Amino acid sequence: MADTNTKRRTATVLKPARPPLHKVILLNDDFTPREFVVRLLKAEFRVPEAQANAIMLTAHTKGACVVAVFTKEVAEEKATRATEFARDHGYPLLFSTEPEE
Ligand code: TYC
Repeated sequence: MADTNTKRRTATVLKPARPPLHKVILLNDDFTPREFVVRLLKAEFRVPEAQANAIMLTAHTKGACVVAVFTKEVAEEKATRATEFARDHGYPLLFSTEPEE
């Protein structure tokens, strides 16, 4: 009877699961000045002027725009910080978060 070699020839390498990402979404409103939105995006999300302007314009015309994606905790922290920054300056600007599909 032939021997059956049951030894594993390949090692199973488990990659750590990537944490699910969450989007930070900028919402439009009728009161916050466009320049303030651009300034905030540059300061809080470190996006360059042209990108900040494009994000602001998309939110302004479509109602909302994805700013960036982060892990859940970071996305929530950034959205809260940015919303509070606007509130501290007297504007109702809102950032929300939602899981990325
Ligand atoms: N709609 C605002 C205005 O006309 C500008 C604005 C743009 C506000 C984007 C919020 O997410 C926003 N002054």
